[in-house]
Amino acid sequence: MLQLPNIPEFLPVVFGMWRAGVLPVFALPAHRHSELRHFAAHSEAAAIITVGEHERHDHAATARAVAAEVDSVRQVLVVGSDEFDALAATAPRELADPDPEGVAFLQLSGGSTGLPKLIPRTHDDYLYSVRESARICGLRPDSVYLATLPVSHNYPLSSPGVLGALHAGAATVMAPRPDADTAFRLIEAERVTITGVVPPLAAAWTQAAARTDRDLSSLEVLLVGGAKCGRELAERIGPALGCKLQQVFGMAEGLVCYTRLDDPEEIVLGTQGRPISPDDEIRVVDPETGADVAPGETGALLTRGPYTIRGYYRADEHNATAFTPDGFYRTGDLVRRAPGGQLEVVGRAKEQINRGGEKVAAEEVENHLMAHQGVLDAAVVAVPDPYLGERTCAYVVPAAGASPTGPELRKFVRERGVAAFKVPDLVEVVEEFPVTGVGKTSKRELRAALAALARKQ
Ligand code: AMP
Ligand code: DBH
Repeated sequence: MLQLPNIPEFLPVVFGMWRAGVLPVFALPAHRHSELRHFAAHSEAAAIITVGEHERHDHAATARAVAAEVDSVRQVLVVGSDEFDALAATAPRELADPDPEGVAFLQLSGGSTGLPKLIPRTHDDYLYSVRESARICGLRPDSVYLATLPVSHNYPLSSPGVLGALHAGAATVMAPRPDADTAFRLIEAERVTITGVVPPLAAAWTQAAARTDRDLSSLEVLLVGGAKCGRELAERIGPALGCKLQQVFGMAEGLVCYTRLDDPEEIVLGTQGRPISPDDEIRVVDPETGADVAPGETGALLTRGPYTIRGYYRADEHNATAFTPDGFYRTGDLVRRAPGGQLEVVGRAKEQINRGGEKVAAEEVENHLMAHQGVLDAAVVAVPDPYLGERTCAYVVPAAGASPTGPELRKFVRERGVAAFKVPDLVEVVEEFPVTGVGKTSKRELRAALAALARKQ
């Protein structure tokens, strides 16, 4: 299992593992003890490769704590340690070629149920996605790609990402942080031509561009994805940053869609693009009946194709519902398809909050809250947010005699060792769920009713 921020060593480590037939599990720098323990246990990781202190967190200490709890983990290797340097200095040795059809690594899913799922991607399926992404994003040997988001994530790894840049023979610049000051400094200094961000960052950069002294003229393409880029933001990006907008709608499970660099403005501003491959099969279905909706109508997106998984790693039960019997992945996204095949993401059917591109599974956070002695029940829903698009709001019913407070519960969740983006932004402690007629409704219906209520407030 790998937990590395945007540092150059990421690439030699990952390629070394691929060459040796060792599967990386791509944890994010934001993940903490509880997520790392789950990934390590579920994948039966043999080692954890991490860094020491980074952004005020001691990753090495967390990794050692996880290693002490998970039997399979025999080693913690810290980039920059003597042990790491000694390994890096080992003489090269001949290795058998990896099987192109074999699993190359386990990517993480944002998840919608209790714990995040692991996604097995093969060398050839991923290379196909990377190669076509590099082509569709116009990467050339003289391109300079800025990795703005954490490179372990599927988007900056492969859409077109650092791997797309390598494939095209382009240069990669690793941004330690995604803020406008850091990114603009690097764009100017390294003559960056292309990068990818999430909508809240695109909005922040667009504002910052109006008052920067930095020369951003090298920037040709800004990819925006991970969450819906609204029309108004989409319109501001080109004029503010002096580059082309390219929308990307992707998922670590496979399917990636891009607006094309030569698409008409209406498509670029108003859709999330069309699939990479002519062999990507797209179905837009009625979420209730499963029947295909009429062309142009909204429905749930199902997909099957050459680089989309047919099942999560060791998750038979979940796979039975996450995929159709004939192998289509149920993305949980609600989309509308334009006549040219472009998809517009209009909503979501999955129990997930998209916090500016960071995915939060409602059930995972509810489980953390319900571990608190003073909590009888919890329901986590999305509330609209002008900056992030959505934030998390936890409705909490106290146990008899208990009176937990919002700050106390937020602290409790944080101290259970979860990524900061999963700590509920808002906590509403309520005597009972403030939804009439809740009675015997499922958690799913309850969440929907609470989300509707939160939107009105
Ligand atoms: P994951 O499965 O965790 O890799 O997250 C992929 C999900 O992110 C998709 O299924 C969508 O819900 C969301 N997503 C990614 N890109 C976009 C986009 N451009 N617009 C709207 N949602 C997006
Ligand atoms: O959100 C995502 O997971 C995502 C967004 C854009 C992704 O996996 C991708 C492109 O490849």
